[in-house]
Amino acid sequence: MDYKEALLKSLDKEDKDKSVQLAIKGLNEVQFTIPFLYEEILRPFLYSIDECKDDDCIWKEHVRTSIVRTIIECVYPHVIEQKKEVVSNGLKVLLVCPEKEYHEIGLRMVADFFSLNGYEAIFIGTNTPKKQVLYALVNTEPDYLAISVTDYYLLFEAKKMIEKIKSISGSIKIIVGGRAFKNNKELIKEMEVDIYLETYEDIVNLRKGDTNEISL
Ligand code: B12
Repeated sequence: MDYKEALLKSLDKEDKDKSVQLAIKGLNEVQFTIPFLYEEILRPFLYSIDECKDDDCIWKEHVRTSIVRTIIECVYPHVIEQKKEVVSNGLKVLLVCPEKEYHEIGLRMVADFFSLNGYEAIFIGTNTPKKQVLYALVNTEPDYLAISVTDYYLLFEAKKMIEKIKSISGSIKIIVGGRAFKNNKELIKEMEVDIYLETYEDIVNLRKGDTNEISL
């Protein structure tokens, strides 16, 4: 059986139970890895919701998002198992979306990507006020703050958040990613961003000096 095809088909039919079972079975039988499941199956499935142009199908966006979220949380025991095989690098990353940004699934995937590479990942997620991010920074003292923006119109919120953080802590490295930053290198340079990453592979390479690190 081609697990990727089978899973994409059941996702397309919005068959939640079968999709969850196939995702778990695919991982158990090493038919695919977590990064493959996220980047090659779940992400394209969510991107395909783009075809919904009118207001009358937003409910479908919610249904599909909910199926994907269930899969991500159901496969977390695999992340736990794989973390045991990985040597911790002693680095901590805090993951947030700025205020008004409700798209968080990409960042949730990225949290697992960091975990699989020996980082301690603290996922805060959606719609986080600047003040709360500052409290979290003080409490957790991370090495990196990873910010995700999907909606282009919310880039200014990320900019404000970064300015606030940099004015208080110069040492923390700011990583940005997400749809809004894609093909937007000039804008990234205008922000006080340290690193721009897109993929699982970028995260694997982050400590190898082989990244999209921005020289300011
Ligand atoms: C699911 C979804 C929603 C869900 C979000 C649920 C959730 N809890 O996340 C809900 C229903 C809440 C929603 C709401 C809205 N949405 Co919406 N949504 C989507 C949809 C269908 C998929 C987004 C998604 O999850 N993609 C899958 C993930 C896995 O991909 P990703 O985010 O790119 O992440 C990957 C990489 O980019 C990277 N990455 C992401 N973040 C980071 C961060 C770091 C640090 C790193 C290293 C990497 C990284 O890693 C991930 C894994 O590969 C898109 C369609 C599309 N084509 O994108 C529209 C879309 C993003 N939404 C859109 C809009 C307009 C809205 C709404 C305003 C209106 C509406 N349609 O309901 C509202 C309000 C949004 C708000 N204020 O934030 C627009 C945005 C357009 C724009 N202005 O930029 C899109 C593009 C739809 C469209 N074509 O119009 N949405």
